[in-house]
Amino acid sequence: MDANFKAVAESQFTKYDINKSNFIELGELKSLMRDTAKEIGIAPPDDDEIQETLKEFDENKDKKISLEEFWNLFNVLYQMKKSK
Ligand SMILES: [Ca+2]
Repeated sequence: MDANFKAVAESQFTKYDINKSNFIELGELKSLMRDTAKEIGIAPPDDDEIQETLKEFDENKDKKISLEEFWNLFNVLYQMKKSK
């Protein structure tokens, strides 16, 4: 993983962890995904898609995204942004 990617991912994680719980919860994931969609210029994800994304990346099934789980999620978003 390159250092720049790591730094950007960490800063995004901190930015969207609005309540400073050290996890990205559903509501926070919603903000992150909607902002990303806007940035890329695609239709914003609906609530079902956001729930699905949470399920997909929530490896330990605690219904929130830890920083370790966030790497994979952010990588997907990062690739989407890069391909735009
Ligand atoms: Ca989790």
